[in-house]
Amino acid sequence: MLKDVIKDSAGEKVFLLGNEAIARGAIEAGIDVFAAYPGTPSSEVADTLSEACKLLKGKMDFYMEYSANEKVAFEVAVGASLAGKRGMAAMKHVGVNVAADTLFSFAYVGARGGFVLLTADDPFMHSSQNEQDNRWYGMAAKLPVIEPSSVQEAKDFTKIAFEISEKFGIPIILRSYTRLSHASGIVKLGEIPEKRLEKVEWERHPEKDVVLPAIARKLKPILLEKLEKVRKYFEESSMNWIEDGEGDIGVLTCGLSYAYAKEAMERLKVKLPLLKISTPHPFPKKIVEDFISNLDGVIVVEEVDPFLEMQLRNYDVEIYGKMNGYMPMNYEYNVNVVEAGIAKVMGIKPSFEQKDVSYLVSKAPPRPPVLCAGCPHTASFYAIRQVVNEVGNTVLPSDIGCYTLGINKPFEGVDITICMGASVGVSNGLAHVVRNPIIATIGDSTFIHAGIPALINAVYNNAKFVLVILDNQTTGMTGHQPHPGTGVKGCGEVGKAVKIEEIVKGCGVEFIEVVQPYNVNRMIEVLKKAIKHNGVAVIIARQPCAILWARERRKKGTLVTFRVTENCSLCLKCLKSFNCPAIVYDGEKVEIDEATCVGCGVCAKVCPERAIRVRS
Ligand SMILES: Cc1ncc(C[n+]2csc(CCOP(=O)(O)OP(=O)(O)O)c2C)c(N)n1
Ligand code: SF4
Ligand code: SF4
Repeated sequence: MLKDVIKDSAGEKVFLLGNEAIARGAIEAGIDVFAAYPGTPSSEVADTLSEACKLLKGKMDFYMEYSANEKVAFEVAVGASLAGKRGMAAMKHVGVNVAADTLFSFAYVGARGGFVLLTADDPFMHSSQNEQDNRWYGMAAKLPVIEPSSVQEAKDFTKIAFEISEKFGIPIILRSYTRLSHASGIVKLGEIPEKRLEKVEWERHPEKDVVLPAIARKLKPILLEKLEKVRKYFEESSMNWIEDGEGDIGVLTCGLSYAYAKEAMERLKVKLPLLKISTPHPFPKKIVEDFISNLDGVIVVEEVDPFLEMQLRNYDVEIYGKMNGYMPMNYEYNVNVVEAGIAKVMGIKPSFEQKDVSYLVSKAPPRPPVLCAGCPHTASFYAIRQVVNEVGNTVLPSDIGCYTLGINKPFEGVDITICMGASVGVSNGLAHVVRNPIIATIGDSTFIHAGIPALINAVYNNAKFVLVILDNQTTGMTGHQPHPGTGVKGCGEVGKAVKIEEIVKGCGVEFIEVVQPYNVNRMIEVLKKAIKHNGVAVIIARQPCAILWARERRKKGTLVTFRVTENCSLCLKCLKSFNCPAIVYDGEKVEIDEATCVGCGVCAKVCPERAIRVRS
């Protein structure tokens, strides 16, 4: 809990979420600048530091911001580091793809103040479009990677990461993942340093900081030297350790797989020698060589890719891992998965009945997600569907956010979703090769994150399509974080709200309409006009997220709800074409659940009998 994250009582044990522990680690490290773009499973690190920076003001001052996207967040932290301050950027795994251009070059420049990149990976894709193992970024960019396996380590490693970064002058990657970021555990607190955030005099170092080819050529061997020094440090570090066991087959493991491997061995009643690696890159060769010196084989237990396994292949030892089918290549692990793998290698029976492989994946009953009652996106997709029904086959590229749920019936308003901002980029390409109209949808946060360059491209290249910016004035999907369009800053102060219509105008778009999506008839009318426009047409569908809107009106006592009157003819149009989750049909009558309805009134506009009225 937040109060524990900011508790100034070193030595006390508190219960923290993994992401809160990372935030606490940054506080104990005396962080100066923190920047993030939200994304599950990383978001709570930023959300916690957003609250903490207000509460710690005057004691441990630091600057925190939600940036426009991950590349910007990364660069904000780079700025801090180059000025000798401690900077951290946090993002979900795919966010690192967005920041990667800066990451690779900054590796050459190196850190001055400690620089930590937190990547929160998402094995099993609980809330992501892909399953990406960001340890590869360490190898590709030649940067150290550390990976905690408990909530305590999440805090401790965050603090240590700053120290390692400063000691070797190198940015460092801290890898978390869903089951750590969202797990809770006991954490022994360290001290919160007392500090002001004082501005410093800039010291220029163009011979290191300007990556002109001639300079970069000199920086590369320096980076490799630093990495070698980090390897030696990791080889002696207490972050990696060997646990004694019996037999000539050992287990090499990393991250949460460490806990799974321990429990799996307990269940199997075997105690194999184990090497826990917390520093997957650079590979701590010496401790690995010590470990395998008395072994014939090593079972490698890690998520998601065979990252350590591939590095172990340089040694003359039998390997049992993902690449030869002992461990699965897909999805996240659990104790059963690891137990099955170890049992297979050892030729023993697992403690559970292995009927099929379905145990490998989550057993949670599937719950199809739906847009909330009164969600303005529902109204927008209703309007889009009405227009599509009239004009015929239309291409519907969309993007990532709550509105991706517009894919569901009855709207079927999403044909393509790739990654943030791709709706606009892909529409650019489609516009030159398909004969059908194109109506693309993108959220406000996503538009600011990655939609703007593609919109400029569309104007410049005369691409003809309609772009509906679903402006609910928040980053809804990841927990309602502010963005530049909202005018609220990370530490709570008021910022300057950047107006989306002005951005769109600045991009050169000539057709711009701002519509309130609850006014579905107007929305339909504007969409029809936009389709006819000979160029890129932007409609900004502006209405606050229903959750925030209802919360506000509940507070003020102005929230009204709707009900179905006796005029209902049971045509079921409200259900079939609109499908708000507050509308229920028990086979005999249609009703509106008063507790769920937020009073957007769109169903009343959809009902042909005018049978839906305000509840009095
Ligand atoms: C590169 C990247 N960063 C972050 C995310 C996590 N994420 C998914 S959708 C989204 C933004 C959603 O906000 P918005 O576009 O305003 O739509 P809303 O959910 O409010 O409808 C974010 C941050 C992601 N999928 N990819
Ligand atoms: S959180 Fe807001 S934007 Fe997301 S589905 Fe719910 S109402 Fe819509
Ligand atoms: S007014 Fe109708 S559409 Fe809006 S939330 Fe209530 S039931 Fe749903």
